[in-house]
Amino acid sequence: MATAAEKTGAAPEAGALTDGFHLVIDALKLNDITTIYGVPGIPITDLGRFAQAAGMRVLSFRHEQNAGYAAAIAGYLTQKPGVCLTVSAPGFLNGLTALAHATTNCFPMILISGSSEREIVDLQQGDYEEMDQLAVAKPLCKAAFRVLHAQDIGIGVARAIRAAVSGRPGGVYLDLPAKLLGQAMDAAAGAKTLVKVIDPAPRQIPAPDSIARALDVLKSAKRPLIILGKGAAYAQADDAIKALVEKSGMPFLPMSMAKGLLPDTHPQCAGAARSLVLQDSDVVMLIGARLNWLLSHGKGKTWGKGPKKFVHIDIEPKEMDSNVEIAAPVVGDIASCVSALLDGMGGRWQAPPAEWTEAVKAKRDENVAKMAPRLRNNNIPMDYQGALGALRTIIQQRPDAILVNEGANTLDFARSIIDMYQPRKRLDVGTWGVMGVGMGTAIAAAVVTGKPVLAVEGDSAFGFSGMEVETICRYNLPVCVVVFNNGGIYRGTDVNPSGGADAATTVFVKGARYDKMMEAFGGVGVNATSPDELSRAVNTAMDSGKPTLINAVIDEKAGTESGRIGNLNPQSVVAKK
Ligand code: OXT
Ligand code: ADP
Ligand code: MG
Repeated sequence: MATAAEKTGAAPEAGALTDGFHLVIDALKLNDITTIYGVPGIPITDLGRFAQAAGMRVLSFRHEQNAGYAAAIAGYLTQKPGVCLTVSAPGFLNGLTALAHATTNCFPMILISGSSEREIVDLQQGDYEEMDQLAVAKPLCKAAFRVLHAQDIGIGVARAIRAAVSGRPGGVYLDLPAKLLGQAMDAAAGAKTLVKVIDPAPRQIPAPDSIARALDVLKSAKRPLIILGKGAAYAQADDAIKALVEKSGMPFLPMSMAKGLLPDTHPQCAGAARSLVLQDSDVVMLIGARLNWLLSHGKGKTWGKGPKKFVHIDIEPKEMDSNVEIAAPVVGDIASCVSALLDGMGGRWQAPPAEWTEAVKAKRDENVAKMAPRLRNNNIPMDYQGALGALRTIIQQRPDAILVNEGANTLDFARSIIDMYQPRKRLDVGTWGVMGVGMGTAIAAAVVTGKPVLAVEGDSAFGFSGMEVETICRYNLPVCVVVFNNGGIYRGTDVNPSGGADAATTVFVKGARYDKMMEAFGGVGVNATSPDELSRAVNTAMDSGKPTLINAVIDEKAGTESGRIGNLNPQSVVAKK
């Protein structure tokens, strides 16, 4: 048992008091959680102040949802839960979307919200910001806890950390009633209640027979494929995954946020032959990717006519057979599973038939060659290809920069046009395709990595979190935001079908100047009308590290409804667009 002094760094004086505020801070620090993303207010204003005084980094946002998205992506990047701190009811609800997003994406995060007095809330007597937050949070996260006594704070924080990072990572809610924060207790006794979480995400070793089965299935393949998902990127087993892919000789397809785990320019990368490899492969090994909508549930047209066998590596046993039969489930943590597979492959592994790898290469080369000339245009107004062609070169020259990306066309074109070279450098809308993650993600990425961030944003997408440019300026973060301004959601050309004076539902103010928003807070604003101008402005921003927003003027006719997922829109049989 560690002594109080070992746990907190200093022995409290005899007779000294501590309280709920300080026990929360001590519990987080003891577990190496040193950053909080939040919005102050009753009852947690002092918690933020005291945390800052205690040496934590406390980043105040303009809206809890953005603070929550920051915490979620910090969890993804660091494997430690990102912490978001909010006030009660409305602040809590604002943070809840991000908590649900973290859970959906398997990112470890803890939402800590202050709450009103239990006695009044439970009798529904109309307290200030009254809400039964624990009950509301429960169905939307992995675990939810409430602490009522100061001496239980250590255990509460420990449970939250362990629940967030162990097994399949996810979001955890921790409810701290106002009264708890003010509860005082003897400081030495309080220090003894703190818990250092030992081995918060224990390794989960796969069963040896599951590895043998997976190797048998892989050996039987004539046209194998490896799909890497963001779980593989999260696992930080980069060298082992690269070794497995290279030893197998199999083509690999990165999901959006797994791009860069191996470079998109790697000879085995099949990103530019996506349709072909999904349709024609006979054995598919999924590593940290789910067969959800992004992979057409593992069936149907996308997957071709021939029979498929799946090998699935995931830490969550329930994920197996979620959509189709899995011939070889491998349940365990990715680092352990991949290293067991590597061991099992031995010194000699038969490369896949050249007929297959050559077919994949030919398709890839064809698609790359088709795209290349479009990326070199210097059209005014810009189209997506011209503008993204410029940004593609910038990421090629600055491979350690982080790319944040959201929008519809802005997202879909950027995903295929901008090659990634390093793991965990592409951060986007994730499993829900959610708009609004942009600025929170950019801020956390800059804070936790210290690297320059390039946020490529549709004008609609940016609007969801745009006020956080003030936060970027306030903390002087090296974030360059490029707003792809085509004057609307998907396109800027819709007209009101009624002929009335209101704008159409998908269009925005014409000729808007988003760059002025950044200037309002002391950052650099640039209006770029050509790929050359865009390229110069981004390079200047990345060199200077100054908060910058570039209004990139995109042709309002460019792009398509919903980008590449227009097929998901239901169609009316009676109305015509
Ligand atoms: O193999 P084939 O031939 O098929 O070709 C493929 C690849 O092989 C090839 N490729 C390449 N070719 C050459 N070279 C290279 N390097 C290369 N790489 C690939 O290219 C094709 C395509 O490849 P890709 O992209 O890999 O494959 P594909 O088929 O697209 O993959 C399928 C998917 C499903 C995996 C993929 O499309 C995907 O990941 N999609 C994610 C889509 C997504 O999440 N979209 C966001 C949501 S859309 C909508 O919901 C929006 N809303 C509503 C809303 C949301 N979302 N959230 C909230 C809180 N409220 C409302 C809103 C409001 S979007 C939106 C705003 C939109 O407006 P903006 O102004 O922001 O944006 P603009 O549209 O720009 O105006
Ligand atoms: P993508 O959207 O990139 O396809 P998903 O979010 O669908 O990725 O899938 C990620 C998967 O990775 C989840 O099923 C999750 O359980 C799994 N996962 C996350 N971390 C690990 C890990 N360390 N070991 C094994 N599986 C993991
Ligand atoms: Mg747009």
